[in-house]
Amino acid sequence: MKFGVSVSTFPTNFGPILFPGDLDRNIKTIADLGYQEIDLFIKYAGEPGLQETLEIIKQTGISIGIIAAVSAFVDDGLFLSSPDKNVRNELITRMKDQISLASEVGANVPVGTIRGSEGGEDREKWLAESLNILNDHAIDNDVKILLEPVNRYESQLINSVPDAITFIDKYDLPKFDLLVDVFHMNIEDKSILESLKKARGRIGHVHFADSNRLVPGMGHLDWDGIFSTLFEIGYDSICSIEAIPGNNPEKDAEFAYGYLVEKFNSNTLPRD
Ligand code: LER
Ligand code: MN
Repeated sequence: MKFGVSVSTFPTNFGPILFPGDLDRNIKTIADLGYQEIDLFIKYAGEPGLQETLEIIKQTGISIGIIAAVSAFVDDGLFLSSPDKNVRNELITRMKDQISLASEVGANVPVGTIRGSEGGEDREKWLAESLNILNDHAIDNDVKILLEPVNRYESQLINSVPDAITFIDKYDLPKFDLLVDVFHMNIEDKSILESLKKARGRIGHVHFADSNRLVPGMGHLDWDGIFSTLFEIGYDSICSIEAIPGNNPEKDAEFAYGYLVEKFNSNTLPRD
């Protein structure tokens, strides 16, 4: 299992990034704390300075689990279920570049908030159309797209893990796996642990935050249960913290790393 943390190449309006901006400095701090992975939030694939940043990341030996670009939605208003075909196409063009970039650095691409916030049959259809195009591009680039259920206050489309599994199967998206975020699952899923079991074999990435979206250990989620269930279903890949920074993100990241290692070590066997 690799533990990671979310970072962005720029100071962003998107909240749950522990280390926004100042990446050249932050990446070293993150590596020194022991983290092995980052979720990299960018503006767009051709963003100035990105290649230099990728080179610095490479030198630290930290891997990039996902390349996300939520900014396309929160700053530029683009979303994949838009009724406006031009909006969808503009975003699809950007996301194709994002997928190609992810392929170059061995990362995957998430689809969470970028779906758009409103629901309904039409929007679901437009979303499926967009995702089918991205699925084909992901096949060409051998990148996984990770569909992330997000809570109802962010999107009406695909809120729970069972919703995401139904969607992928209904629209036949072979390059899609799941990104499960325990913060959203705590709001939407009937049982976090049962949903993890249902998603067995289909999870490509996990987002960690506590019940209040602070770092793990600062809220009241059942981390023993989460770890023992991840072990039980054989999930051994990335668990990356996507949490709201408090006054001292470095201290939070240090605390959370120690907390996660302790939970990892004390839950290597499934509980009965
Ligand atoms: C949004 O709340 C989220 O969890 C992200 O991973 C981006 O979609
Ligand atoms: Mn997330």
